[in-house]
Amino acid sequence: MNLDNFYDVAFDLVKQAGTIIREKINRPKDVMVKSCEVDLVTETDKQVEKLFMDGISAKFPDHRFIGEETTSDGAKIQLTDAPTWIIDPIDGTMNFVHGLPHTCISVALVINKVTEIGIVYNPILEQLFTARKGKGSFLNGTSIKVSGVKELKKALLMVEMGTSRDPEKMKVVMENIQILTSKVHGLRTLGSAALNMCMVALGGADANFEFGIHVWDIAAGDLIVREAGGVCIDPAGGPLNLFSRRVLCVSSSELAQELSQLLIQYYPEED
Ligand code: LIP
Repeated sequence: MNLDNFYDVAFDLVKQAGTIIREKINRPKDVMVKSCEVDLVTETDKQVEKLFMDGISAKFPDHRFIGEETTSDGAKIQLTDAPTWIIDPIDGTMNFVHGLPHTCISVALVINKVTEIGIVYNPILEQLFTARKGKGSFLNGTSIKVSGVKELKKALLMVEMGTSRDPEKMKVVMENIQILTSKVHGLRTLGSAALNMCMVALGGADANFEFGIHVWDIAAGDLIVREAGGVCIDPAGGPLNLFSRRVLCVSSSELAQELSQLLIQYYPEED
C-alpha cells in the first residue's frame, strides 16, 4: 500500500479537474435537476467525476468509488475496507452554474474505514486544501490551523440553506439561523459544504454545521479540519458518522459543546 503514490496520482487528477472547471465556469451550461429544482447537476460534474474515476482505475484497478454523480440514485451506500475514493466532482454546483467563484472538487481516500487523504480544490480562486492523516493540513502548500475560538459570542459561523426545500427541513434551518444570529459574531454562507469546512480549517471561520449534506460533501473536509486541529462531530454531540448527513465542525471542543447544546436537530435519511 503506497499512500504517497495514491496521493500523487489523485493530486494530478484534481489539478486536471480544476482546469476543466475553470474553463467551463463562465460558459453556457447544460443544467439538469436531481432531487428537486435547486439540486443541480451539469455535464461538467459528470465529466470531472469520470476523469477522476478513470484516472484512478487505470493506476489502481482494485480501488473503489463513492461518487456524487454515480452514486446519488437513492441506493444505500456500502463502504467496505477496500481503498475507496469519495468524490464530489463539483461541490457548490449552484455557484458553478451561476459563475459564483466558490466552487471546488472534493476527494477523500478512505481505507479500512479511516480517511487517509483529503483534497479540496477551488480552481477559480486557486485555493488548494490538502491533508494526509497525521501530517497536518495545508492551503497551497502552507500549513493551516483552526482559530481556536472557544466562545460562541466571538465566533463566525458558516451556515447553509442546503439543497432540499422540504418544509420540515427549511423550518429547522430558519429556526437555527434565528437562534444563532443574536448569539454569534456573524453568519456566512459560501454555498459549498467542502469550502465551508475548509474555512474552519483555515481559521477564517470558527464553526460550520449542516443537516442534509452527503458523504461526498464532507469526507475530505472532515480530515482537513481535524488535521488543522479542529473538531468534527455529530451536531448533537458524539462521534461524526460520515454517512449520517449531519455535520458540525468547529475550532475548539468548547465551542462544539456550546453549539451542539443550542442547535435544533434534524435527522435526514442516511446515505
Ligand atoms: C451542495 C453543497 C451545499 C450544501 C448542499 C449540497 P453540491 O453540494 O455544496 O453547500 O448546502 O447540502 O451538499 O450539490 O453542490 O455538490
